[in-house]
Amino acid sequence: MNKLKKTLAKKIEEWRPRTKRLLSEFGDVKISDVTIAQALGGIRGVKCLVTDISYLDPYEGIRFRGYTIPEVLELLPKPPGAEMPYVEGLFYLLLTGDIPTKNDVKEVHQEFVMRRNVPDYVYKVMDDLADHHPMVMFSAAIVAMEKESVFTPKYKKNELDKYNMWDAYYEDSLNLLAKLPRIASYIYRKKYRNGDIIVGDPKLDWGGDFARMMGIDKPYDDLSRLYFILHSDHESGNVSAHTGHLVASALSDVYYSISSMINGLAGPLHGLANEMVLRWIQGVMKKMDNKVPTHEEMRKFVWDTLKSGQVIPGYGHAVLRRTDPRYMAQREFCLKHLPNDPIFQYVNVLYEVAPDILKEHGKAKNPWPNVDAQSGVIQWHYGVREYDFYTVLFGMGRSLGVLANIIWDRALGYPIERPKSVTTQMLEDLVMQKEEEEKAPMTH
Ligand code: CMX
Repeated sequence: MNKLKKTLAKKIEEWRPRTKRLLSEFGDVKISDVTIAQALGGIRGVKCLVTDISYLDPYEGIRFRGYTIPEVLELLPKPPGAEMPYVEGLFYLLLTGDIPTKNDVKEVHQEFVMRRNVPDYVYKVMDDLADHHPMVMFSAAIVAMEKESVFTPKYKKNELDKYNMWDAYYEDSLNLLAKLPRIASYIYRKKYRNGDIIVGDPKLDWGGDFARMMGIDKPYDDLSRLYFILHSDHESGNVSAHTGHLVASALSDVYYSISSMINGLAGPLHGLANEMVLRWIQGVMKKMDNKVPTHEEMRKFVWDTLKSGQVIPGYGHAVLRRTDPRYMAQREFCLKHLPNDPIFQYVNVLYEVAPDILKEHGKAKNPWPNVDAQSGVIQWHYGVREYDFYTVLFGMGRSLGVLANIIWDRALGYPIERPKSVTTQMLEDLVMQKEEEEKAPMTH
């Protein structure tokens, strides 16, 4: 057994009594109430999911296993000469909660190398769907590999019990993760580079090999590492993470679950927002004839968008109430590597005016930029100009976090998820009953 799996097995054994005790001794302690506004408003703010992989504080932003983004970028081991850490190291951290040594990272890398070959039929699926959206190709390629699942046949043969299932999910997760750089870069090269495929190099790390197979020079390898790390996890209530967790709660294997996660990520209010940001900015550029707008000019574009009933893409968040630290990390990368990029100048002017306008507009609870406000511009700068592909990159990163969550879901024996619904009539009756109670004269 490799070090990652051994460490994980130990952590799981240590953790289980905590969950078990909470359930058996304190199961009826309340953690949240639900209002009608929450039930009709996307379950916003209802505390009903438990994960220890990451936690999103509204004012501080994400912490992965207790570490902020700057800490993660500083503490995780980096490939020789690289500015950004190994993605392999982040996966180790997400799974175990420990900062890995260089050796630990090397072992994860070797695991990925052993498992990275993509079956031929998956290439055929992607070829057949090459005129579809890249997220369709990505989702289909992943679900097509379901027959590779280690979990499903073992389950069918009754070889698994509730508490050893995580082992098969772990095997499936590593098998799937190892293949994602090949699958995603194949989609890109097939669709946008005339099928001119570049083979990978097993000596390279997950992010570095992806950059190589994309055919893009340095520092795109560092950008890829940064991008995948930043997008990996954002606790478990967002659409992609929650979908992955929900589907796996039915004991659908990771291929079904991650393909579903990808489908959730494809929406414009979620992963697709980075594409929408770039489209919006480039619309402004066109109208400005490529001249960087003054604050006054940019204000007009923002107001025009809001007045036409559209959202300002890349701004706002369901949980965050400040500038997303993932935005800041990418901004720092831009300031270092592409400070004079024309689109970056636009992104900056937008950052300087949009929050005040959104405050004045008075609708968005969070007027600050999120991760998507900055990510498209960097991809564009390094030549990935096919917007449709950006969400695939997000999906690669998000798979790291969702798979870590799913392995732990099985390890802790989380059951199938099944919230309860009510009807509109029931809500109306409840309200009426409450009104009558309030009107009724006090009897004591
Ligand atoms: N521009 C204009 N209006 C906005 C807005 C924005 N950027 N963000 C929120 N609002 C509006 C909402 O549309 C909503 O209006 P209605 O009451 O008319 O429906 C109102 O403000 C309240 O929304 P909220 O509670 O602040 O935000 P939600 O939790 O409902 O939605 C999000 C969050 C991200 C979907 C929303 O802010 C948005 O649409 N942003 C733009 C798209 C985007 O950047 N998405 C990426 C998010 C990060 C990710 O998941 O990848």
